[in-house]
Amino acid sequence: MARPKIALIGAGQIGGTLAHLAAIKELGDVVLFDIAEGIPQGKALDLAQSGPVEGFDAALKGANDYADISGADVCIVTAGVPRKPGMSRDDLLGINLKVMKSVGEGIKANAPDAFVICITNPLDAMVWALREFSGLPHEKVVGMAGVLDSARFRHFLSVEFGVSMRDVTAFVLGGHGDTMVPLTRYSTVAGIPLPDLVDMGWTTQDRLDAIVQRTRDGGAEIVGLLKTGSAFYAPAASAIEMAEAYLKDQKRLLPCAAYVDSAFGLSGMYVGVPTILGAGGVERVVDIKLNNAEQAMFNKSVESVKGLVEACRGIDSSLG
Ligand code: A3D
Repeated sequence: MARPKIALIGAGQIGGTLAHLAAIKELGDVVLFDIAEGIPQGKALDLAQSGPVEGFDAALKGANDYADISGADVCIVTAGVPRKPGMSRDDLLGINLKVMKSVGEGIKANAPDAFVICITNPLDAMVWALREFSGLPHEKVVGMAGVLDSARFRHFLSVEFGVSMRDVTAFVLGGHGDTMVPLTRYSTVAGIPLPDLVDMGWTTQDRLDAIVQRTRDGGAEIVGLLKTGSAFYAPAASAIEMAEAYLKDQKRLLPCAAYVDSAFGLSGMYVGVPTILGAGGVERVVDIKLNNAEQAMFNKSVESVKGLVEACRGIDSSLG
């Protein structure tokens, strides 16, 4: 049986890291696509030469022509520009919307059966636009944000509690922006919810609130340190977890920016929600119960995503 084909649209910081992880995990053969000439070819060759040392069997190829992504099983999209210090994700909207148009058309023409994971910011609006431009089924186009935001939350919690990151689960829902919704009630250490851990004296409510805020600001903290771009190791690892769930039909329950129609009181929009990812793509949106405070935070986040989608429609009249 042929190896799966993984097309990485955008061969920058995240794209290169995605290629490395996909090869090391032997998820399939990798095509790195970019408009910059030489960059995808150079990265593909460099990574291929790590193969004998790492001991993986995966072919890596760089490309500037969409024909090279033909028949891809998975496309992971990072094409566009990242933030610089002082910029919000929303500042990227105009330029990255144009990029989503060309990427969507390239996928539509060459890889219409792929499972597509969008990473380009502002995430919730870009995944919506990418779906519109590509015309692929909604369940086959999804955005990566919740896995990363939850991983940041899990990391901070594991350090706070002095326990293994493996035993910390966390859920961050809503849009991938300042209004994201870290759900403490649904986040646990080996099944013990965070509010119970506050009662048990493992931490204080103030410290937990500070961790929640640091999670919300997690991307900006790294942009402020790097100064030349945004995070790329953890974003790449997060998208690879989603790609693996699809390719291996794992039925993982992961928070993703998915198309939500008739769940969470929403109809027909992309936003971060718990999903089941398997061979069918987004096989289910898990409609969890939110209390009044959580619902209010989620609603605020939804409104902010809706505002960005309207801004996209204002820029490109072909968007429905
Ligand atoms: P960067 O290293 O600049 O790579 C982007 C690549 O896209 C560059 O190599 C460009 O040449 C290429 N590119 C630009 N226009 C096109 C085009 N039309 N077609 C194909 N390729 C093109 O950025 P990065 O890899 O650090 O980040 C990529 C995106 O991910 C940015 O929009 C970031 O804001 C976003 N990002 C999202 C998250 C989420 O959690 C959602 C996290 C981190 C970064």
